[in-house]
Amino acid sequence: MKVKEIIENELKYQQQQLKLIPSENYVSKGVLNAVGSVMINKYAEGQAFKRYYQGNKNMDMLEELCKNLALQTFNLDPDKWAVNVQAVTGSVANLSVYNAILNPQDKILAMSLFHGGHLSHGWKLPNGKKISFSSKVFNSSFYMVSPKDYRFDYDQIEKQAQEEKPALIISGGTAYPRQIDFKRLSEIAKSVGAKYLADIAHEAGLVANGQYDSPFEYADFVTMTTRKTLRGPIGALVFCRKEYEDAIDSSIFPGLQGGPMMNSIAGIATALEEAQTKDFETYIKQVRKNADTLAASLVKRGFNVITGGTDSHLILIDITNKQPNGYVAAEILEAVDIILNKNTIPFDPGSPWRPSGIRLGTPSVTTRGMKEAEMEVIAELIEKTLKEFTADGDIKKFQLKKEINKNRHIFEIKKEVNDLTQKFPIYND
Ligand code: DSN
Repeated sequence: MKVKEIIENELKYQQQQLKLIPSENYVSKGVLNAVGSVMINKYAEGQAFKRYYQGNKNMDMLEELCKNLALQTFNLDPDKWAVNVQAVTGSVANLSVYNAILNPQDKILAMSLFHGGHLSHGWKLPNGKKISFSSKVFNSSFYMVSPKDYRFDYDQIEKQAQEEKPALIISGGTAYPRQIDFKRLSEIAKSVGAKYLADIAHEAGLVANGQYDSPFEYADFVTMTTRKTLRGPIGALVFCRKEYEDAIDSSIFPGLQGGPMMNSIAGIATALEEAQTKDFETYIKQVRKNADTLAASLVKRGFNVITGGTDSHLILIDITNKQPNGYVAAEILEAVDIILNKNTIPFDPGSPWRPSGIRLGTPSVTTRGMKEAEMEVIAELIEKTLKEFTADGDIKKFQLKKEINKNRHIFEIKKEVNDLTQKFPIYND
């Protein structure tokens, strides 16, 4: 098969599926064109107007524009805040903060991965196995949600911070569906002499439009990825208080990366231009409404939605009252073209490969134009699929596929999913 054919097949597949992965989206044609533009042909090592190679006048203009757009999107005063737009991913963005302000073995206190945190926040397994490079270099420990309501207990985090005396406190990650109290965390950080990094990779687009509280008033550093609710290409932004600007810039280049992906930066700048429009504001408000509707409809159908709902675009479900685990549930749903991901939940007795949960969200379906009525239909389709085929226990992938293929009703549900998605094209031309 040729590359062109694989890309064409992927477009068809994206069109027919109902994508509910909360960390993905569909970029605009403008972003696609920018990422596929001639900006890819240039090495631009260094910073805007301070490059190592000749011939960078347009790259300088672009990077400067992207930075200004980033500051404007989050209403930041350029005398107080700076931003670097070169980090290729969120993990590199986070490493750049550690590289700028920490020494090896310094202590980090972050959200546990099982409680919604991220690998790059120093993650290591409960048995001590150091999974992430950040845990090999730094001395990390983790805070958890309360077993009572699966929300953070900030008094408990404060106690932990006083015991651990970290140099850096981090919030955010991948799967905490509720509002994080940025103010309280910054106060805790200050009280123990730590810096505070708010990672809003998931919520960035919501924060840009006041649909999720902003950490900027409180944090020393704010990192985010650009491909999730911000609806840009893969990439990341590192915001810092002005005094850290040089440290962050040199931490990314030459500290962690070589030449930046200028075509990605063109795509990020395009997405940031779009994020400042009325259309985007309408979009992101709908993302929130859709998430509330979808969560409520799933609760009504007996799904164990962690914390009973969401304050953002993402929903986390303990699926063990419906299927043996999140892996099996996600595989069955994939058979009907409903695409979401298995996910660990707080206090999960399972593992990341066989977790108890699934995670879903509304950024992609909202980009396609779906609203509350479609969220009800989606909840019904998820319920119907998981009722139609229930695995007895954990089961190997090929065996599961064989079993699913025998069930003709599964194919009827898949047709319903495909009929729905056909009404909401990703790209109109
Ligand atoms: N892969 C991202 C997510 O799905 O949340 C985190 O890195």
